[in-house]
Amino acid sequence: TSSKVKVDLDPTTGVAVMCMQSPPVNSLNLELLTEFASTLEKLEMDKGCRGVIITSSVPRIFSAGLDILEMFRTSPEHCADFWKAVQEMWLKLYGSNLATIAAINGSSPAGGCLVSMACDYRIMADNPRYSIGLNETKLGIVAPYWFRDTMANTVGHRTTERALGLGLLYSPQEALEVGLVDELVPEDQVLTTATQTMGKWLAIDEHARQVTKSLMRKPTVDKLLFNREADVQNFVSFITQDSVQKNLGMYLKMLKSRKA
Ligand code: CO8
Repeated sequence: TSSKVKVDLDPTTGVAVMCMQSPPVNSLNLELLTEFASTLEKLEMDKGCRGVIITSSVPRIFSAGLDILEMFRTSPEHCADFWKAVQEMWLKLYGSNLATIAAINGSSPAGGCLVSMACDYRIMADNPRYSIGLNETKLGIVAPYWFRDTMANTVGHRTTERALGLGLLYSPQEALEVGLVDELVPEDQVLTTATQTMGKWLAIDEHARQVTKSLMRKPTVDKLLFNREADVQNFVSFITQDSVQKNLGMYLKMLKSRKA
């Protein structure tokens, strides 16, 4: 087992719980992303594993999204490596043959929302203090097309257009209403509900479920798979612009001042 992702595979059910444990906010840095992808790959190849539940061990936070410090004042080379790791994580999760459920036990902005949306099913804690959404425009950055595709595949074009345009972070209730999450449960029941729901997914014929999932998702996965390098170059040239760096700096400052 690794340090930032704890894995617990139940051999009797074939269900693994992948728990992000990178305090204070589970921000997706290079290390966490790499561990996330390699952990998932191992489970994917493990004949004893059929489903994965993704959750967080950090109280009140599922994941704060991509680690802004990985793209603020870092070298173009570092930005490229970082972005490849983001791609890899998403390709593995969105394209996974395993049944995947997000047990969203806290706030889940931007990259955290992407991880959730990449799963087959989303269960969120009904705490109104939590929020979820792709808020990139609020940081003065642009969610890439495959973030958009993932959201559009989840909630439809119009809801995505409005959500991305305004950088909306939804309360759990609002997220349920637009279909961004599938179910709300009391905080202490998120994981048990995820385990029960996993039973329904695993009761379906394995081959039929996997082929159906691939039918739904493969075109979206292939779009990035065949353009990975161009997507990396796009990201690097965008994120290293002075104006974008300035926006990131202001956002980080805002996060700090909000705290004081
Ligand atoms: N990256 C780096 N540091 C972060 C991040 C982050 N995403 N989120 C929080 N932190 C830091 C804070 O600055 C703070 O640092 P310090 O202790 O040094 O002051 C520390 O983590 C703790 O954070 P908070 O005090 O804010 O903790 P709270 O419990 O009050 O709040 C939240 C937790 C709700 C998660 C809050 O921290 C928050 O809203 N964070 C920002 C979330 C966000 O907007 N993330 C967007 C990241 S961008 C992304 O994921 C997609 C980018 C796509 C790129 C496209 C470009 C082309």
